[in-house]
Amino acid sequence: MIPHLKLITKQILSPSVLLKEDKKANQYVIIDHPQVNAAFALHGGHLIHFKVNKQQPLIWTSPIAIYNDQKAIRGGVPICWPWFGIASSDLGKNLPSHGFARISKWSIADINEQITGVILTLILNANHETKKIWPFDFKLTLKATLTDRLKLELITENTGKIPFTYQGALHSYINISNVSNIKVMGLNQKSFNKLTDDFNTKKGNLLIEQAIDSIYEKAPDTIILKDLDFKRNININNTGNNAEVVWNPWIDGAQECVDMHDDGYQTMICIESAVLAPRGQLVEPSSRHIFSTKLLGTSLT
Ligand code: TA6
Repeated sequence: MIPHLKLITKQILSPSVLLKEDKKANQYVIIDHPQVNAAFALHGGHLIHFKVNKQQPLIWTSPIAIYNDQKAIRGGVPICWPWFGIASSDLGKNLPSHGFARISKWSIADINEQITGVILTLILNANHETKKIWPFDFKLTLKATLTDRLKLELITENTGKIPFTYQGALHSYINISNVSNIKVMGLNQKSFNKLTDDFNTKKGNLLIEQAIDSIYEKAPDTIILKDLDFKRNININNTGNNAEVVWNPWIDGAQECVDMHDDGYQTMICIESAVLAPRGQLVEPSSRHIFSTKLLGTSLT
């Protein structure tokens, strides 16, 4: 799956699910099921591979991604939480971009293997380290349903006594044949272009012909990514979110990333299910909020 990691098996968790470790003792859950192959790094609770049997991988991960316990992995589905982008200045200085969930160590809560695939549940609880930078009690759960489709649900529970507001994203890097062969249909017409600081209202399909970093108001219905060379549509359904973020760094952006080849931008596009400012999401004590993304590849022939 990720050959250069040279993983060693530590434990059989269920018939198709192994716990493996790399030479730096970072742990991975590897799923090799007749219907689906997938891999998660427990660092970040980060999906780094997803492929349905007889299909192209649905998720892109950089072949030169850096795997250590400090940095977010380039590609897959980073979990941005409890903020998105740069942290608000009230929280402090030098805080990690896109929150701390993607650079924290998660634990396995449950594995449910079935004929159709595997449901894996990972958790991250508030702890001494998280409290230093975000003073709230929480339980964050990622429920990953890995079948002929990929469904990721992120459940934020407030386990403390004071309300909090969070932002987040399931920052999916989708694997495409080439950025010039795709179009994205079904996004909301209203968006904010972070590269030019402009609000836009635009009808029609999105073609990627230059760098894009845009926040779309939540799509009214299914988003469809049509990939002509892979001869597939990817249907994307998001729930509980208030926005979708579309990102492709193009060549200049890829060159700035140490963990991405210069031409890496050609075979990925991020279409993210996100909960963003200005509202974010308020979670009262003893309450929870869920947002999700579901990706289903269907053949065009
Ligand atoms: O989701 C888009 C974005 O926030 C971009 O602004 C871009 O920087 C990207 O995420 C990647 O961020 P990262 O911190 O993972 O390098």
